[in-house]
Amino acid sequence: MKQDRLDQRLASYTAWREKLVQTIQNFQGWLEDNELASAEQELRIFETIEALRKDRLTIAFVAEFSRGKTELINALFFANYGQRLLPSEAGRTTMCPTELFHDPDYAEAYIRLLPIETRLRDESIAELKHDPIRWTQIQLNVNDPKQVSQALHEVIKTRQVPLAKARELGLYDESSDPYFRAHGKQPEQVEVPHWRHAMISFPHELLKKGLVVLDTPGLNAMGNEPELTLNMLPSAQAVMFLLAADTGVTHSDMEMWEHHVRTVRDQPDQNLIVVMNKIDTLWDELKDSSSINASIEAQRLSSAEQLQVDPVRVFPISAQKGLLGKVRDNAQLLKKSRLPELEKFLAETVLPGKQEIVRNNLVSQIGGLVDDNLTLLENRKNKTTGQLTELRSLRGKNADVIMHLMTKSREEQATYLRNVESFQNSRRLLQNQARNMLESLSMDTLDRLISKTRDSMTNSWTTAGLKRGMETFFDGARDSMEQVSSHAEQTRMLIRATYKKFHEEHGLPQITPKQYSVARFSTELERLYQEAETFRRSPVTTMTEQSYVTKRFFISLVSHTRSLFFKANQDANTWLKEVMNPLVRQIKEHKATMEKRLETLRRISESRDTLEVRIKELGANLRETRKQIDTLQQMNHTINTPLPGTTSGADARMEKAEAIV
Ligand SMILES: Nc1nc2c(ncn2[C@@H]2O[C@H](COP(=O)(O)OP(=O)(O)OP(=O)(O)O)[C@@H](O)[C@H]2O)c(=O)[nH]1
Ligand SMILES: [Mg+2]
Repeated sequence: MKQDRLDQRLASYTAWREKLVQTIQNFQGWLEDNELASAEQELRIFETIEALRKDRLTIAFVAEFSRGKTELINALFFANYGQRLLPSEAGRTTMCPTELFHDPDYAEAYIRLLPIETRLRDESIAELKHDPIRWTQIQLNVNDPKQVSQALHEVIKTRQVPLAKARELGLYDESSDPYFRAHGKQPEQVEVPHWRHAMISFPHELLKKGLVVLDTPGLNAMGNEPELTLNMLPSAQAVMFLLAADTGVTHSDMEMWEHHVRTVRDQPDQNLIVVMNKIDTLWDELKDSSSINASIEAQRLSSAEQLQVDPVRVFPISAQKGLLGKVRDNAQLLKKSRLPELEKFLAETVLPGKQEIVRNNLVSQIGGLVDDNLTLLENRKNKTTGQLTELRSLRGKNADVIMHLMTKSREEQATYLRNVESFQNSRRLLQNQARNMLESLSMDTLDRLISKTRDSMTNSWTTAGLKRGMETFFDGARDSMEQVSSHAEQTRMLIRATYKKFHEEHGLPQITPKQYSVARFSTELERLYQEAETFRRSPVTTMTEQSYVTKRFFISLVSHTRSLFFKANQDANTWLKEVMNPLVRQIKEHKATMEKRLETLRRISESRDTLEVRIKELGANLRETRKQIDTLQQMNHTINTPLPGTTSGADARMEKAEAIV
């Protein structure tokens, strides 16, 4: 069956992304042709292109077991296979978080599975993803649905291990073990998942266009793998939380919602979607359709109220009937399943939201560069026009006038050179300032804090220990961020003063230097802190004092904070390298213009023929500069144009303004 509107939207999204890549590459070519690109700028452009190419739309599915997550994934994305691609069965099925995507670097389809024993290692899953030897790989033969389906069954494999082993892996907890409750003793063997994480690369159209689907197991498994709540869900573009219409909001649904979903995506624009699945269980053949609809509506409203979400965010559907409707090409059944309404939301809200984010990023990364170059060109245009006027006015003037102009130019040049010297001093000052700032952000500083925290927690992997550890950790990390922020402020003032001086004293165009702010890193740190607090207070951890989970949580937390610091550090470095560039370029250009002017005046004083030659030359330069301004303005237009069907460009401009402040 043909894919629907989400597919079309994704296709135009991909086309739009490719057009942007093309425009940025043209800009890169333009910079090269004009020998204007600095090494940092080239790197930034390269990184922006890579990020655009690798851009993905991740949709995560979260719920207690058996709510129909996997069935919904099959129905939304893989109905065209005419069968269930991912195994979905009654009872607990999906045993480990499973990511479905398309890996363009690897020709064949595959599943990579991370053995459960890796839970004993200190690396996070994100880190292990860079370490292929830890994963077991199975090739998928896409032309053989049976082989694919069998291979995908690996994901749900479990095995029996001795109790001690299960404890060591942090996968046994007496208080939630039904066997213990029934028999009053611990079992000898415990069933555990065979794999810890699965990555499936599959050449499916939607996946090829950059869709990533994250299927997750139920509550227990969520609690077992803090990295899911801490890293994977927050970075998804949308999270679908599933309920089942036949059970309503149960106690464990609520627990999952409170501890793993709501805190992660608290803001209204975070694309948190509640799916009330299995509405077919309410289809009672003895009732007419309006009373069935009324009971579905009542369920929808009461679920919304229990979860405290806007009812428009709750979608009643039947994944199973939706899948069946698609497979059998039964439009009536499909409509009745209400799956198309959810698809419409994905296509019309989630995806355009993603486009907006990508575009805002792009505007803040590349927009400034294009603007800088436009300013430079505009300034060149004005200078050339001024020179032309000056030279034209010299036609028929005597030598005295020219000598007078030369003397004036020399004086201007001398003042200017003195100022350039003082600029070099400011630069040295700036370097010292920058060193202090980077020192507070250094990985060494953070690693010292991490080992201090680890020491304070060793032998005390309890929630009380975690509380102490977290206090040390977050106090230290916040402290560092504050220091960075105050250094950044001082650096900013120094830079502004330098820019201002050249603008006021030498008429260089007014440029607002790009600014650096740690605000978004501090916000993210705060989010992690809140996340850690929720975790610490969650009943699972306080009741069982599971040292394993606490330790794992700590590992994820540290790994996430490390990458946060790394990113902040990288950004600060790039900023410091780039921030003076526009001014340096203006200074160079100004210097060259002055020299050229003096040289021209000298030549004219020697031979009047030079005057007309030079006037012609400047005229040609002016035309070339105008042409280049046109080219850059067109590029700027492509980057800044809002997409059809999304909010206006105002948001992007706001974001850009924020990036500058
Ligand atoms: N009646 C009905 N049953 C459904 C629907 N969606 C899923 N199911 C059934 O519910 C059971 C569980 O579905 P799954 O898709 O495996 O649920 P899950 O949320 O992935 O569960 P775990 O993988 O165990 O976490 C299966 O037997 C499905 O056939 C639906 O819309 N209506
Ligand atoms: Mg499942």
